[in-house]
Amino acid sequence: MIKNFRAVILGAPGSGKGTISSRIVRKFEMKHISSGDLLRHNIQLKTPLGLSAQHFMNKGQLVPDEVMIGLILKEIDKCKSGSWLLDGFPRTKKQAEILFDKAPVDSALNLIVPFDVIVDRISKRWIHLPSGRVYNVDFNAPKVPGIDDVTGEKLVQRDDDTPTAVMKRLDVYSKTLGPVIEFYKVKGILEEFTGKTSDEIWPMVFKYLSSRMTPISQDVKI
Ligand code: G5P
Ligand code: MG
Repeated sequence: MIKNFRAVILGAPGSGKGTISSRIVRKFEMKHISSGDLLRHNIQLKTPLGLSAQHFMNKGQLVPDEVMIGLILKEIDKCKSGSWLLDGFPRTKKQAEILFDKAPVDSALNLIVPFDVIVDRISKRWIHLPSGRVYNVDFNAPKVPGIDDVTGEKLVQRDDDTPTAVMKRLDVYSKTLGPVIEFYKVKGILEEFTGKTSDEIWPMVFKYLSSRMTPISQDVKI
């Protein structure tokens, strides 16, 4: 068993990275660091980083490597001792290489979900912006429509979940993630999980992670 387990979770937009990550951190002592949530937090606070990132995100493009690398390494520095799970980073080979130099990764979890399933899901996504909690009107609807279960605050739809931005994000993903997957494959730490639903994928992820880390509870249910 590895004491400080460091993992990245990869997959297309809408493949369920956020959904599976939130299940992982409920079952394993890991800090969830989501690049998209960090960016949206900066946009909400209107920081210079947020304002420049917003321009790329709303068009479905990647935020420049230098910006992302600085942002993520700062977060990793905050939890030097301990396990973490990076969601949405790396997205380019350069990001993967620099991350590996600074903080070697133990596992890269790649979620493989068909694109037609993804497009339908994203149109029904609602999020709680401050926490990054994700809902879907078909899959995990909030108890009260439009309201976060935990805080009672309003849910919103993401600015980059418009049909045009989603198609662009899927296109960018297809063109850029191959070298990242290859990078982890060559390192011998790539683990792939294929399915049409997060409920299908989650037990496989749980089983794999349980072989590397001790779970908080052995029960796969969340
Ligand atoms: P993000 O925020 O990282 P994406 O595009 O990678 O965004 P996204 O959209 O957040 O990924 P996800 O986390 O993989 O998707 O998926 P999710 O939110 O868990 O699930 C999607 C929806 O499906 C939800 O409504 C969920 O409830 C539902 N769902 C889950 N499972 C099921 C199921 O089994 N069935 C059904 N019916 N529904 C389900 O990045 C955003 C932008 O930030 C920038 C880029 O501009 C990017 O486009 N960015 C970066 N740029 C450069 N480098 C980086 N490293 C960057 N990171 C972010
Ligand atoms: Mg996400």
